[in-house]
Amino acid sequence: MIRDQETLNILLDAVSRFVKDRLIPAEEKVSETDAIPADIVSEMRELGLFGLCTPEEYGGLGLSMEEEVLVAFEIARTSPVFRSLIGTNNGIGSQGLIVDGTEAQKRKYLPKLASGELIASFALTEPEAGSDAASLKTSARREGDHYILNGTKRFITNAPEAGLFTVMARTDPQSRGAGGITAFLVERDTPGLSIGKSDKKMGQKGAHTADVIFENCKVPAENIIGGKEGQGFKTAMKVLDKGRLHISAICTGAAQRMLDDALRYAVERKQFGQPIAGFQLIQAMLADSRAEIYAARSMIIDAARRRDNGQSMSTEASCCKLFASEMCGRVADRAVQIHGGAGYVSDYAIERFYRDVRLFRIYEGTTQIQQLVIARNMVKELGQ
Ligand code: COS
Repeated sequence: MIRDQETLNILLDAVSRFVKDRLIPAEEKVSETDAIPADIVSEMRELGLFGLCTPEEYGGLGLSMEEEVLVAFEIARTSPVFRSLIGTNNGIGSQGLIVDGTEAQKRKYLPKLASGELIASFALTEPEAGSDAASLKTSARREGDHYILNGTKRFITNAPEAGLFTVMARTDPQSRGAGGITAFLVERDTPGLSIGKSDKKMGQKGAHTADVIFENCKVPAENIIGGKEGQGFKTAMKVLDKGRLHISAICTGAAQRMLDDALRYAVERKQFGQPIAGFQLIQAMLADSRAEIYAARSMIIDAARRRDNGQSMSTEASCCKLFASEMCGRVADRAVQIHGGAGYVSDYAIERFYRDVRLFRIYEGTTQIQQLVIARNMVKELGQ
């Protein structure tokens, strides 16, 4: 749903100009230094990028899902590292609070998340609980009006920067599955919370992930999201439904950028006496990429509209994540191929993008988990 086309166009233009003028020229430096310069972070704040999805009453832009994916298509035309910094505040870091938080919790944290003053992280994954998220072991034992958290969370995006964590922990030790899990809001300076050293990743240098460790970490009971035990897994799944759609849009924007670069290269590069864009085998790669990007864009907008209309979209979000992330991988591969030897060296952005986008097929649910969600829902729907 687009609430006001004119206002949205102004935002899309501003984001697209920011990407072109400020972010693309900084990509290489960010990758080399493993950090986003402070002046760029300030500009991201001024543009409102940390609060795209925060409801307006809490200081954000309150974008609908359709508006959000349109912005995501634009912002992904540069290194995914920039998106990663604003991604948790707009997505997995804040959504638990937005969908299931109490009014007091929202009032306390959302305005700071919307302004970017506070960075949020989502702590679900553990060393022994990745795809099987419901098997997580981090425990939360009640002690008076507090809970004592113990355990380790792994690969947590923006953990080194975060001031607030949404932490899924087991409050019912008798239950091994989803029902015993509760979601907590845990502030960074809570005694007993520490951050491990940043992971050395294949790509996305400048975006940081790390372990988050809880050792007798004492969290007030009022920090349970929504105030009720045992709801945390469902909160996490709702967060991921939306997150998967957002990531799908990011995959599609990144694929578009790689295709733009490959097309430009194919038009400039001459072999056998003519630009390689004139050769049908190159054209096939360009055309397949264009068609697949169009398909991903169309399905993402359709799924976003479903969410805006209040319809269920868990299956559609997984279809989008499955298709768009795999499509992005294919486009990355073809774009390297079109660049030839030049695609394998770091003189061109495609070498970095090829590594950066590999993560899309893994995080917020692997391709195989999306297949599982889609097929399970199909079987469930048949039974209804
Ligand atoms: N929205 C709301 N509730 C949901 C839901 C959704 N999208 N998906 C599942 N639930 C509910 C179920 O209805 C069920 O509730 P009841 O017990 O009341 O029926 C509960 O959550 C447990 O669901 P389920 O039985 O399907 O859980 P499983 O353990 O079988 O696993 C998968 C579910 C595999 C889909 C889940 O663990 C998953 O998504 N894994 C991947 C995790 C991931 O994406 N990690 C990425 C890192 S986090 S960025």
